[in-house]
Order: sequence, then structure tokens, then C-alpha cells
Amino acid sequence: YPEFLNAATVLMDDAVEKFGADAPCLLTPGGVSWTYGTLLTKSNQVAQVLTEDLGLVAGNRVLLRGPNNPWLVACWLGVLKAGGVVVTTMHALRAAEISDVIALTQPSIAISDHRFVDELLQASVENITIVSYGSDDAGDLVTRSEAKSGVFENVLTAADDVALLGPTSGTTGKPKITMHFHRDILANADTFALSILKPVPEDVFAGSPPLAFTFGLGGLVVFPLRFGASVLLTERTTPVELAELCSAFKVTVLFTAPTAYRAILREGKGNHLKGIRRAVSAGEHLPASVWQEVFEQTGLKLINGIGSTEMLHVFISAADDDIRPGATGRAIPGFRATVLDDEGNVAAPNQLGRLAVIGPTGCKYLKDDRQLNYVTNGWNVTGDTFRQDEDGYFWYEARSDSMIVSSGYNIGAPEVEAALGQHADVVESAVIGKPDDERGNIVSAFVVLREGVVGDAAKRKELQDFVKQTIAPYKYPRDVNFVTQLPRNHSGKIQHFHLRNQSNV
Ligand code: 3SK
Repeated sequence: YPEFLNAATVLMDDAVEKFGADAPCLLTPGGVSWTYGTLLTKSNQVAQVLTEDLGLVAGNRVLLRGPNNPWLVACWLGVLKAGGVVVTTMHALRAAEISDVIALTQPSIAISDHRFVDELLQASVENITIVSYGSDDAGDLVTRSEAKSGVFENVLTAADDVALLGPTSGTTGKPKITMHFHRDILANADTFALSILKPVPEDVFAGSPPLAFTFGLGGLVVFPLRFGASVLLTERTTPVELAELCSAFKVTVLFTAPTAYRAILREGKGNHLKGIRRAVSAGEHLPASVWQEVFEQTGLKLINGIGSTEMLHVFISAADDDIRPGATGRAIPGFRATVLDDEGNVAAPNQLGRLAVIGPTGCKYLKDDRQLNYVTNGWNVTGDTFRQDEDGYFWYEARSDSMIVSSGYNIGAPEVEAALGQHADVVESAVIGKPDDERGNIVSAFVVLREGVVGDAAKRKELQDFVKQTIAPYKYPRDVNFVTQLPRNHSGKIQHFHLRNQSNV
């Protein structure tokens, strides 16, 4: 990339030149339809409000809060155009969590969807200018924008000026803030999207992840804009609603998690996915059984992938005939990945160890001593246990903190979860290690059963026997708890640590 580069210029102004102002860009189920030209005007107007009315100068940080909709995209682009730094936050965050992010990132302005502003006002926002959008208020950002010309000269930022501060949800403790440059934002589009998705302007993207999660930001903003495609933005949909919208809006590229694909099949809605060209599954491990089930019912070859907020998006994946069901894939061109043993050396083929990755997009934390724990010589050492086979494919085993050692056996919690998931009565499950005097740890499962199925001693025994029949019997859960739902963080990931706390671990 050139030394000076504003990601918003490439994704918006250059896109309008290349794909045309009339090209469809942002759609919603409610009937909003913005062209590339409309988004350019609105994002320029936001940049004008920020600089002319709210006093933003290049380098200032702007916190964004709202569900996926066109105005959030206009704000995101407007901040970058003005040379500001976006601080992304999940709109579901509560005041105390917002305060943590504010303390770490020090934004001078916060822009919020008007429906989520009350909670923001309860956070520590003393020195922050707050503006909302979507209300009839005279000070509303939309109203203010309408008074602007829509002509704006983007700030010429350096390619390695910070553009984005993305909090990681973290499994415990305070969030870490990942830092991404303008060039990082383009780099995922020019690596993962280009080599695996191969987008074309006729594509229609859709998906469930929030734009505040970089999985959603890449899949639902950066990739489509980089390739002149359009996006269906949905605020809150169940997996079945998402599937129905996919057929109604002729979606061709879908981003969601394995649990959503499973739910769509379970409700008999797989036929709604048949027009999809690229179906990405990430955010959680994709078991081979789910891949197979989706393939058999829809003909779709799910594209598995692992990414992280630290690396901004997916860095290991595979598509088409390169897919090996159950494997995450190979390092995307532009990234290198390896598995490290306990001493930090490269592990032998098929030996379990920690996944490490290096590439153009990461990993840099904002003033955080934990940088030293997670980054060595530029390599980001992840919290995931993987093995790499002789052909370079990476196979997920467990989160490094979800490997259960019981009576000397290593048992990967995801393997037990995948086995339970094959039982017809199991909607989903989460497995942890529970301390045990005799065995060190025992495998403990938290299971959500299909509606109407009773979780009693007989069902417990049935599930235990089922796991023994499905995988090595020593891996069966000695402890089975029936629950109505599993604890999840704001990006939808299961929070195993809550279950450990609940079990007094
Ligand atoms: O694999 C993930 O969890 C992820 C995180 C951030 C961005 C993209 C992805 C797929």
C-alpha cells in the first residue's frame, strides 16, 4: 500500500468512481436502499458534522454504538474520512462495560443509535460530546447531516495511522483494545476476501455478526465495499429469519456461526440457503458433522475459518475442493501460521500445541502490558490448541483453556460438545473440566435440550451412553447438567468461564 492512504477513500470515494454512484450498496429488510452515491454523500455529511460542528481533529477517537444499519456504516466511514479513529462497541454493552472501554480508549465524541443512548449516558461520559442518530430530535446527527453539502475532502492519513480501536471481549478480566491501521482494514479484503470469497459486484452479502465485532465489520462492510457488492443489513434476526431473508433478497455471500447453520437445518429451512455462493462459518469451531449435514441438505460447502479481533479477520480458511471437513483450513496467502509446543518451538506434524500467526493485520494492543504475553517476535500466540497435518491443514482441538486433563487423558471439550451435538434431542452444549479429587478433573457438560424433552436421570444416562458410542468412551461427561440456555458474550461466543465459576471451579 502507498505510504499515505485513507481506508475510507478506497472503500467509498474510489468505489463510487469504479463501480458507479448508482450501484446498489446498502439494503435493509424494512426497505431502505442506498446506492454507493447515497452512502458517499451521507458519510461525507457525517464527516462535515464531525469536523465543522463537533470540533473533531484528525487523531481524535469516536465511539460508535448501534446495531447493524446503514447509518452506522455512514458514521464509520465519516469518522475515517475526517481522520478520526473509530472505537467500536457492541450496542448490547451495559454502562459499566462502556465505561471500561471509555477509560481505555478516551474518545472525545460518541455517536449512538438513539435507542441505545440512555445506557451510554449512564457510563462515565463526562468529557465526551454525545450525538445520537435516528430520532426526530433537532440535534440528531441525521438532521444535522441534511444541512451539510455532502462534499468533503478526506484527510490524507498515513497508511499506518490508527483507524480502529477494537475491544476484545476477553474471557476474563478487563478487555484488551486491539489497534488497527488504515492499511490493515484493506489487508483482510485483499487476502481472505480476495483469495477465498472472490467477490463480484453482483454479490449480495448478509450475515448475523454485529459490525462492532470485526467478523461483521469485514464481512458486512469492508469486503462488499472493496469489491462493489451490496449488503443486506439486519438488526436482529433469528437464524430462521436470516435464512428466509437470504432467499427473499437473493443473498450470495453469508457470514454466520455454526450454531446458526445448525438451527436453520433443524427448522427445515435449508432450502432458503440454496442461492448462496459462499457460506462462511466462523466465530466458533465448525464440527465435521455440521459441515456434512449442511452439505447433504443444501449442497453448500461451508467455508470454515478462524480469525480474531487481534488479526482483524480470518487468517486460516479453505474453499471449494480445498476444503477438508473438520479442518479449519490453511493459512491464507499473506499470513503465516504454525503450531508451537510448550517450549515455544514449532511442533511436529500432528502434534498438539498453541496456534501462532503472523500477518499484515496484527497484533497490536493499545498500551497494554499483556502485549508481551501474546506477541513474540511479531507472532500472535493465540489461546487455541491446534495441530497441523503434513499437508499444512490446521485442525482445531480446543481453546487452550478448554483442554481437560482427566486421569491423565487429554480431552478436548469441543470434541465432547460435537458428540453431544449429534444427539437428536440436544440443541447445544458446553463442556468444561470440573475439579475432582480422584481424577484431577472430570468432564462436565451443560446441555440445552430440544423443547419438550425432559432432562432427567434417564436422559442423562442416555446422553452419556451416546457419547461413549460416538467417541472414545473415556471422554464421556461424568457430570451432565440440563440448562435452558448457555451464557454467551456480546459476539455470541459461549462463555465457558461462567460455567466454571458456576461449578465453583
Ligand atoms: O474466528 C473468530 O472468532 C473471528 C474473530 C474476529 C474476526 C473474524 C473472526 C472469524
